[in-house]
Amino acid sequence: MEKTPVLILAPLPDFLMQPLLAAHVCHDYFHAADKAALLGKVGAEIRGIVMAGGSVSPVPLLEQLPKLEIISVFGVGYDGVPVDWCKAHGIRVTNTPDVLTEDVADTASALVLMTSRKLIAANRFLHAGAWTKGAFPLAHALHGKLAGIVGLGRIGKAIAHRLEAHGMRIAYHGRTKQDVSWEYVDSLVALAQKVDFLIVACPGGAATKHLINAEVLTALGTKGTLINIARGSVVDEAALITALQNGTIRGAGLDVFENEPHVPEALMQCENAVLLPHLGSGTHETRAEMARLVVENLAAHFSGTALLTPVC
Ligand code: 8YV
Repeated sequence: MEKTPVLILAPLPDFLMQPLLAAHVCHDYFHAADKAALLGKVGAEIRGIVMAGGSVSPVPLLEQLPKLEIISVFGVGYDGVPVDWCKAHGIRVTNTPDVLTEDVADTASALVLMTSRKLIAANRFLHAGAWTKGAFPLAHALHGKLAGIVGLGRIGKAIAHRLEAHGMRIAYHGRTKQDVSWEYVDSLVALAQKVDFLIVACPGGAATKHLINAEVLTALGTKGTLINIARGSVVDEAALITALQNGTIRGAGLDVFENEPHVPEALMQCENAVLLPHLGSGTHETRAEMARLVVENLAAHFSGTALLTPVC
């Protein structure tokens, strides 16, 4: 079968690039020094795009790809894809849901543990040889505390189950009340007021941009810790830095940031923040499954069979 030309919009791991190269002619837009020249040369031929969860495929770029048929996202979040535009232009979009749910939920519960029990600071304390000079300060318990999940999708539910295993109570906020036993709170500010941990697990994109703003952080207050494993765009990072600096909230555990991989120096200086380099789905097992879905969705599309995980 003839190899189909595809455009690569993100840095991709070798275990994904190898099968892509076997089936497609891959044009590396992400690393191209002269992106306009690359588009001028191959844009008219491109039939597929491969991108990552945190990357973007803006309309002005897509408009230069008249033969584009499919965008395959190496990630569950497709907030970087103009889905309505794709629908209107008959371009299919796929992502990699489900296979990463458990890892991302593990990361969220790890952030809850790391922030409440101050495990990162404790590790630094021991490595610095401080234990022989005195005990590490006491931290806060999880059991009996209330966690508020913002966005009770597949990942939000998996987080809730893990936190219940730690003896925590669960409440949630989202667009709709769901058929679950956990308490639904229809106002985000009201949820923030109640909870000890506010855990962001909703999709990114325009609809949720800066959902967690200064008002929500003030409502969360000194008893509260913000956890974000979703998208940096959901949190007003400047407001969060101010809240951490002023002690308006107790702390934060973040796996995602507004302008990755750049994290503001002021945030890095916050001792009450645990910061991870967007590793929620970053295990060998899960990334291999994600890569398989990317490759198989493209193969399904170009062979005329049903997509495994269609967005549209
Ligand atoms: C990945 C993600 O880090 O699934 C997502 O939406 O953001 C992450 O799982 C990313 O897509 C891989 O680069």
